[in-house]
Amino acid sequence: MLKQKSFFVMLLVSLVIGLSAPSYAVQPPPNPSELDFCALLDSAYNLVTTDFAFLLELLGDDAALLTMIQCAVADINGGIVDNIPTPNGMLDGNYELRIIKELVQNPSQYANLPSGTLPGQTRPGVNPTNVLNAYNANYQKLYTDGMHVFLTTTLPSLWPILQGRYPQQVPPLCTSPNVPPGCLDKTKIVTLFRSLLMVLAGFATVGDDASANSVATVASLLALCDVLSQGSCLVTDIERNPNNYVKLPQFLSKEGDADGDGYTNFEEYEEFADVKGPGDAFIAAVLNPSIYPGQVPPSEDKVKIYPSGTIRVEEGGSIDLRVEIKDLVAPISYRWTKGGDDIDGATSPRLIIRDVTSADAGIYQCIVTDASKGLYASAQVRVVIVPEGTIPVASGIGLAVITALCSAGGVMVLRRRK
Ligand SMILES: [Ca+2]
Ligand SMILES: [Ca+2]
Ligand SMILES: [Ca+2]
Repeated sequence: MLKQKSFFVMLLVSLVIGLSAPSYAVQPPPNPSELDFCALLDSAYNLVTTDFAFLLELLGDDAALLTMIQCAVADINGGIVDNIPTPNGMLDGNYELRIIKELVQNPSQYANLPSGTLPGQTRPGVNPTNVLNAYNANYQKLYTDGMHVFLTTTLPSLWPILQGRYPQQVPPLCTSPNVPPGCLDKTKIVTLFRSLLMVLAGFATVGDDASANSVATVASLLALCDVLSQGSCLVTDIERNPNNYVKLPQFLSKEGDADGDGYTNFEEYEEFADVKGPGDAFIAAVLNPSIYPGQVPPSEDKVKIYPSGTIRVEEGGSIDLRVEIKDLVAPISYRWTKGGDDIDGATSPRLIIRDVTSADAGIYQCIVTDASKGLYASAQVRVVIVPEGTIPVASGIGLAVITALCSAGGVMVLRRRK
């Protein structure tokens, strides 16, 4: 009986909407400044535990999901077990999704990551513009114009039916600003669902299969189809197919490498996460290829490397690096690393590698241990190997300059004699 009534009301509402609003504007993507996923999760959690507390009762087992969205504990993209998203071991709000937040809010700061040539990079890193575009596309798949109409018009118009069905749980709906106690402010429906959909679009962009499956499941749950329509879905345009999202797993997933330093985001998380903090140390590492796990932070005042910065060496030529130490207690031991790995037998203050090939290109660093067992590292030096004959030979340049000067001098001498 209720089902038939719902269907009738739905039909009527669709008809009215169809007549009065023949076309809907495409919903604009959020402003990047809104994409603070930790704040979005907490805002949704607060609404769910206050104004929308009735959802917890109505949804039964599925409500477990809504209690898992607090920023401090939220980790819901590890795949689906018993219809509930499970953890993947990396907190979402201040860590996994914060990578997206940093990239879309500070694109110019990270614009060089795709170059693949920054100190510490072994491959190209993520492109902030691609992340913004992918995120916006995914958000617009989830928050469609149909979804907007559902939240602002259809759902409020069906509210009396919902309330009639669950009079003990569901409060009446009121329009702000005059919302009496015990009445739900209509605008909070949009606030809650929009926050959740912004988070979901983030999971979709992270892009590993587990995340995508979680998104699909949660998107279905968000529709509240079964609750409202007794099994026949009201919202037909929520995107449930994981393959339809724009995914960037090689950069943004747990096993991705956002900054191209050869360490996965999860490896950097395990080393740098301060799970009680806002994740600043993790973000500083995961989007910076010269900060990576297992690294000794450079103490350039104590260990100075020559030459520094980026050096170019011809194939067949030599790499020649040395360090000078200051204020360290003897005995001192030295080891040299390339790409973070120790170079066999390189234990003196000077590193010479002769007859180099392209395989010798990379990031070199000297790690020094002193009597106090203190570990000190030089700055990193990037060695670029170029084909033979690319670099002008210094003596050749010198000879050319001297020849030019001599001939000019000779001309002057000749002129004076005239
Ligand atoms: Ca996670
Ligand atoms: Ca990395
Ligand atoms: Ca890093």
